[in-house]
Amino acid sequence: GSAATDIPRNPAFSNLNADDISYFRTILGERNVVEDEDRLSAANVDWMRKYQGSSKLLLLPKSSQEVSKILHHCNSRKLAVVPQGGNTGLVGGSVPVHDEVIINLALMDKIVSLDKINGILVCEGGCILENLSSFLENEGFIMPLDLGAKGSCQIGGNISTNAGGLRFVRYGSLHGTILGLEVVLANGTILDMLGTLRKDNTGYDLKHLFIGSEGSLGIVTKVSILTPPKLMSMNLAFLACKDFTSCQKLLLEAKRALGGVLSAFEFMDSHSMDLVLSHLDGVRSPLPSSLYNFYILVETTGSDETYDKTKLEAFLLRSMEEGLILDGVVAQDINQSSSFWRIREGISEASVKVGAVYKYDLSLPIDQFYGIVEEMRNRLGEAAKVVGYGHLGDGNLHLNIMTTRYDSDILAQIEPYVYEWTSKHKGSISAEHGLGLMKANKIHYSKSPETVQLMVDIKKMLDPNLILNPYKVLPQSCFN
Ligand code: FAD
Ligand code: 2HG
Ligand code: ZN
Repeated sequence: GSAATDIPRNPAFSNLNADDISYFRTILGERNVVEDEDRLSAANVDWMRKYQGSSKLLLLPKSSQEVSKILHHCNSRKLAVVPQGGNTGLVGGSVPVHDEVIINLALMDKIVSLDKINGILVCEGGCILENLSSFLENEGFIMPLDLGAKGSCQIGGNISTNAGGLRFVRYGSLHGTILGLEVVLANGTILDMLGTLRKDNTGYDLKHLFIGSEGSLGIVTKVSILTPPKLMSMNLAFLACKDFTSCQKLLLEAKRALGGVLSAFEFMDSHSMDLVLSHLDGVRSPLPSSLYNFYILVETTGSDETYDKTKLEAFLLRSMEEGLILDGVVAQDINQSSSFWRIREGISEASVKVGAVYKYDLSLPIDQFYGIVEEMRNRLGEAAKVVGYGHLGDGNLHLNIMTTRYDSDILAQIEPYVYEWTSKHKGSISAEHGLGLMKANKIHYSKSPETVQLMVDIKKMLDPNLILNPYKVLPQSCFN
């Protein structure tokens, strides 16, 4: 560990006792009240092995009623809890800071219904994203979001982080595709907002409060989501560009030329590519990797194979002629396209193999997008590997800085510099991963004091004992 927190435990919280455990056993059954050390040690540490808590209890409810009983009890006993999904979050939000009780919806993984005409899926919050994708694909639909962590992340976790991912450029935010939610509040109230309508302007649209609230306002137990039809014609090109300006121009050209069929526009620098090639087995570059500075993945998804291919080819040809693309290859089959995606989706996995990683997830105006990567590389010199990649189509940069181990001197060279730079350029210090523990104290770089105060007021109203995911999202000082 490394990013050890010095936040003191909130003394208002109780300590778990034998009566609590036996109550949980009565409502959940023996097996779903987990005290086993191995399972707890896995649940106490995050995906990067950077944030570590010391919880003694993991609860696995099977229904919203069980979640309600757990929270009702925890609230009346002032026991703090941390909702955990697939534990793939990248900001330390999904693991306890101290001894919070971990609640995981892994057993709530049922599909409730699918409206096969409108593509409206209703499911429980513990469904794994990839399982939902496979289910839908058989029915002729797809999930509107896709990300590298699909094999473990849960839809409840995706909603709670308002995950973006690889299809955002086409299908937009979960704020648009989530039609309804069922949420259990801190006091155990089951809030039924599980609408399945496209349009419903009856009062405040409260579900939006829970999308991206990182488990601090309630536990997402059921979800209603609008899923697009599965279109049969998909193409994927892996391209090389000489400089960042060309990448930028290529994005504009792709939007103009490909219009409605553009379904992903992902970006990585040669340092990201080298990182993946040197740390992941069996990954090869489709192009002579060391020759180029930047790589772009352009995906199209449409309904007419000939038309879509012609469009893509014309776009590629023109971009080559204009010098925006130096080299490129179009995947010839599904295996080749998975191998292209593996490179882009494998960057996170490769980043944690170096030793220690500092991750920044920034929204930036496109003309400023790559500047911070170069500045950090100059600033840190030989002391660290600095890679830049991300969802260029959405203005979302992932800046990853790697060293062999966590070091406070390195951290002091990165922060607050990165946050100040982002704020100065009117960006966001969290484009898609959330604030979690890592950035709870940094919210002011992206939000005004009045906005933060309203968030604090809402938190206090919905969770007056502050039991839900304490120490995360908002600065602790706001509650003292
Ligand atoms: P967890 O990590 O378990 O939890 C995340 C947060 O949500 C925590 O604050 C937790 O308390 C809360 N939470 C979890 N479940 C619930 C629930 N049911 N109710 C209330 N609160 C809950 N993110 C992106 O946006 N785009 C990407 O492209 C992307 N790619 C990734 C690739 C990899 C390899 C990895 C490891 C992560 C990636 N992420 C990405 C990070 C991202 O936040 C998650 O992968 C995902 O959305 C988290 O889901 P999870 O179930 O793992 O949630
Ligand atoms: C991605 O786009 C994810 O690959 C993860 O959001 C980014 O690990 C990261 O920093
Ligand atoms: Zn991302």
